[in-house]
Amino acid sequence: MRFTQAIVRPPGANFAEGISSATELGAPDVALALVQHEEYCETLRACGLRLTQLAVDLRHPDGTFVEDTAILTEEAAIVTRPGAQSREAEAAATLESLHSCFDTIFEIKAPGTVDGGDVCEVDGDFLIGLSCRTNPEGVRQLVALLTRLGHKSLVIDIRDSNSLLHLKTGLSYVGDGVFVVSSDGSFGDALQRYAVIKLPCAEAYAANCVRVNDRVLVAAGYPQLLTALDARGCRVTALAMSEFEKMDGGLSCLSLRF
Ligand code: CIR
Repeated sequence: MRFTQAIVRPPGANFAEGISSATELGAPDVALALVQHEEYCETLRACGLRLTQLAVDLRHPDGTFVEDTAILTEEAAIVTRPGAQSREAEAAATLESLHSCFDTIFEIKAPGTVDGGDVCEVDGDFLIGLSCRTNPEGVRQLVALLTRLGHKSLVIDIRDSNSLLHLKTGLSYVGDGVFVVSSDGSFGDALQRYAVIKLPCAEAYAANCVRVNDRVLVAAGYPQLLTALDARGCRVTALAMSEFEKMDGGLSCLSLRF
């Protein structure tokens, strides 16, 4: 799918108060996070996207990770109900901003929970991670909605993969039949039909990358991924992500693309 727009939200002054399992990396530097976020936005613009910037909301320190609040398809938007209690209300602002862009909007209802980070689109089909954030009822609702919209879904249970917060923490589809995966994840035979770039443990964080039109955006500092993508002729842009990594966030989490 060719993207023309994206929704983003800069990190707020209390970004460091969000949820993190990566405490060994230290607290994020908010000023640097803002610089990295602006470079990310600039890159999306260079890919041809028009950006809508949501206002910072200090009630939601994780609010910069907008991807978790919706799943966008060509036909409709599905606004999620994020699985972490502190993030539940984040979806309201996304819903509001989507009204002007989508005629059809569905919502995941309680007790279902879905984080967009668990949803990976693959040429119009969807891989859905059943995770610590996306629960069985959320998966059931999401699959039903996607089926109604004409999309196939495949559910992958990652609840035993402790190092994966979301499905896309460990796997990304970069288009043209190619996945990037971290060695931390086990995805059964879901990727059987595809070419797979498997990253070494030292590059696990780089498994969250994102194809935006003609480019693949990757986190800076992961040479093996760069070499593998280069060898496939991908046009790669590497972006500094250190401050978002400290809060368990990756490249895909920072925008909703459509
Ligand atoms: C959280 O734990 O919810 C945030 N600190 C990080 C969310 C990252 N989102 C994503 O991978 N899609």
